[in-house]
Amino acid sequence: MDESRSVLRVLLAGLALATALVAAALSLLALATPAAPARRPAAEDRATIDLSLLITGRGAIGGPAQSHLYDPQLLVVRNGDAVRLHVTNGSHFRHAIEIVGYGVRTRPLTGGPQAAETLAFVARKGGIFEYRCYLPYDPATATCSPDHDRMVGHLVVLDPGVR
Ligand SMILES: [Cu+2]
Repeated sequence: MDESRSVLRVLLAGLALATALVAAALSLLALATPAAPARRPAAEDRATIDLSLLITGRGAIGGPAQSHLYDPQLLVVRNGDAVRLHVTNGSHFRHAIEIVGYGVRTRPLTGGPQAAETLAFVARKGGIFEYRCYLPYDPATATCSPDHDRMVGHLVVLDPGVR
């Protein structure tokens, strides 16, 4: 009787070991399988996106009057989209904008008489990109403002297929 129990134990241990080995092999197989390659933007994924952005001297809702912000602070397009970004400087100081990592920037936009410029580019890189004012604060020339470092926003470029 005891002998048959030991045989059963050995068989069960062997079965458990075999199951563990199969599970480990399957895990390794899953890890070794390459991820699906990023899909290239298809024609139906592309669109021309018109966006307007205001450099405001009034700040966001509820913000202090001296705030200078990009309004909006978040832009979303898809990889492959043709983007037209209309930038208007509505503040009393000279500002500009550049999208870091995208090589896109306006000329310095004079304050007061609402200078504007349209940036046109094709979003060809997915990810999140900061936009900011590239003109350092200089009160002598009415360029930018003390809150220069807070003049930031983000462009989100979604990968194709994301809706
Ligand atoms: Cu500025």
